[in-house]
Amino acid sequence: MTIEHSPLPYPADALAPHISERTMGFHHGKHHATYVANLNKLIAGTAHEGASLEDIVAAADMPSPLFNNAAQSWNHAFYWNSMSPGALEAPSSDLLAALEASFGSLDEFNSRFVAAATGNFASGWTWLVSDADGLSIVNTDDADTPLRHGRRPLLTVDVWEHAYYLDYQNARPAYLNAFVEHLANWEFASANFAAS
Ligand code: MN3
Repeated sequence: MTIEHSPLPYPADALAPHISERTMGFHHGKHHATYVANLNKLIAGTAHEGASLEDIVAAADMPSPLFNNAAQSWNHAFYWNSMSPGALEAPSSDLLAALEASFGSLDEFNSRFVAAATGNFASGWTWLVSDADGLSIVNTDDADTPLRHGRRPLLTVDVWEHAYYLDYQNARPAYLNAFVEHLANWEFASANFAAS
């Protein structure tokens, strides 16, 4: 059994003009596909063959090619679901209450999320996570993922340059503002929060 390259949950042009079809073609069709293809080569004939992607992410040595390709496969599938075309859905009342408890307001969360992601010096990811202390914003480097740190991801944005360079060049904050204003999938984040 091989790990599947998860399809986009919307057409490749659905996030335009905020993220172009061209970016999605490279990012989903090339970058994400390559992580999954490399992962399948690495697990072939090993004890990981047949394991779920989550189990491989949990078990792989860090850092290692196995961890990097497994975590990037998982992180990207989570990222596609962290965005939604069309109107921004609101957080559920439960998630909104938690956001207000941790950040004061949704607007304050949005500005802190953009600031954290703008300041993420690595090629990495910025996450809204839930743990025993409530909600927080965390940055991870390279392929690292909150799954390996006992935290439940609710929402993520990819801040590797390949996520935005074709559309925004070096203007990472413009990409991040588009993410929080037009793309963030609060329905997905709310479902993740409800399951936490
Ligand atoms: Mn990426």
